[in-house]
Amino acid sequence: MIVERDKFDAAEFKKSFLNRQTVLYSAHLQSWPAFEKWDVEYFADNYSEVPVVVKTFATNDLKVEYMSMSSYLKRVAQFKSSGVKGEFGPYCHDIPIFVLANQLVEDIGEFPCEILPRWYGQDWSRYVQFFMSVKDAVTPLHFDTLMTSNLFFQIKGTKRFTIIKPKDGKYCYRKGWRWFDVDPESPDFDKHPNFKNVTIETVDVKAGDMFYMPPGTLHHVRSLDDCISFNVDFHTVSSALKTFLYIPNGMPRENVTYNYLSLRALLFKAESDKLYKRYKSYLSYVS
Ligand SMILES: O=C(O)CCC(=O)C(=O)O
Ligand SMILES: [Fe+2]
Repeated sequence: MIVERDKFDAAEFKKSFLNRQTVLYSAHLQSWPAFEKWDVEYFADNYSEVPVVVKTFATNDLKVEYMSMSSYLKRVAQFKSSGVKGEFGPYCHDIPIFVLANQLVEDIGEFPCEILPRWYGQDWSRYVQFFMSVKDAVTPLHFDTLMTSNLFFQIKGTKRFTIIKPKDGKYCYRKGWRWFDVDPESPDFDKHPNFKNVTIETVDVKAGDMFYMPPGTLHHVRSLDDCISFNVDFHTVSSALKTFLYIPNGMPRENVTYNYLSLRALLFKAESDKLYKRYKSYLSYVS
């Protein structure tokens, strides 16, 4: 069950939801300047040189390209006039936007750093991954690669999350480490009969909402509008420790390194700057 709250309560979050429970905080971000300011024109006018990663999730294939924000926005305009379905649209996916364009932090209001472990909370903006998508864009079913918690911020448009608990992942036809073959929006039960055992939930995350998913949660995400969002993937000591149990299940080597670095940084404050230098390539890591 997805819990919904109108008010954010950090103590309740830490006690009852962290590492455990999916929760939607409605309208929590509406006072942020970004809520009014961020749109395609704003990025085109002010951040055209920012380097972005563009993913195209064609059937059974992930294409990754590197270009500037302005080339990406041109690509979006061309795509929209092509009449091709948004599902296969160019998706600016997972970029460390505040590292690339530090001034954008000024558009963020009060940030809930207090619910993040200190390693992440003290300098939260450097852990952010940013997304800009066209209506109908889809991120197929997956879990987040490091098995981190995901705190998700929806700035523009609405995204429909289809959520599956980690324990049901075994019925979703995993391919590789973190992607799954099933389309949870229209499952093909001839091809994927075990998917009948799965409980799915959907939640529409609207502009101004904050959303939390515990580690290992499977999610499929559809943009119902043109969207802008970002997230922070973070570990606690317990979620980082747990990941070592998944080494025999095909967790990639790089993930083992990033999880080890996270664990050390969570435990040993004095090493945190040195560790961040090694960790930061995770933020441009495509998996
Ligand atoms: O918003 C999306 O399309 C994907 C989001 C996602 O997978 C994430 O935040 O981990
Ligand atoms: Fe994800």
